[in-house]
Amino acid sequence: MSNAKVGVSMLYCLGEPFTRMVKRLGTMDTQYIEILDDGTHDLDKKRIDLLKEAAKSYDLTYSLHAPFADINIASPVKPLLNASLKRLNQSLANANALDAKMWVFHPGQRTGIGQFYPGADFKTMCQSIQKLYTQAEEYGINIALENLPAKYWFLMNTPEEFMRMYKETNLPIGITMDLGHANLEGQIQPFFNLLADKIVHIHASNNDGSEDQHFGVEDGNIDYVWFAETLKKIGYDQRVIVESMHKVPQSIQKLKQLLS
Ligand SMILES: [Mn+2]
Repeated sequence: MSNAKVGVSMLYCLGEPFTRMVKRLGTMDTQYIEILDDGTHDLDKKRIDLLKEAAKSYDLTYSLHAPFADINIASPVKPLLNASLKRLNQSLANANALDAKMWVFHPGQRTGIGQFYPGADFKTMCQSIQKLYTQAEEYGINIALENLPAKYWFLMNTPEEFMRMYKETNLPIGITMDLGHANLEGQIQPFFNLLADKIVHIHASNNDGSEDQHFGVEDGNIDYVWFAETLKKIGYDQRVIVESMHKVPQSIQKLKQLLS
């Protein structure tokens, strides 16, 4: 028996018109919905009102995924770093207006010139995290930094990098544990062994270890039976968000069954 709450990300509908995605919200077989504030689904007042109406009708609870297209909180280029932070602050304001319970964001990325400035990208990222955390505190929103894989140039691939970030920022910031990303690094077990108490949000999908394929939870080499047992063992009682782009309803059902 687990008190984890199985939810779903609307990421898989990003190619659809926003209004069509909204129409799906009442049919998802879960009340825990993650909205992605990016691309053609970026939020504004009118869209937030639509989402709040749906939440009322179907008794939904939202988390909000920050935008990540062309966003880099570790950018060595000041105007671009500032543009990223401005967009993320806007998304935090959206999370507040939406009454979202959690705001998930990505770490910084390495760049082609990073090798000339050792450690600078990590330091810039920590300063950005500091700023976002302060802003989120003003709104009273929980935020959680997601682990990403190295192969797409991201920082924060391993538990050790999170520990380094904690040492540098001294912030009690939570982790969004993305199982698909951790699988690409062979880091699923190390994250649960070393940082279980920091994990406050989970993204669930599967892959074969080669690319971030966002398969259904049964289609890949991540052992979801082990995962469910581990959540029970550590007493995890927060959200597990299905972030698959295939077999979404089946993945929700499977996780509910494994965690029951
Ligand atoms: Mn994710």
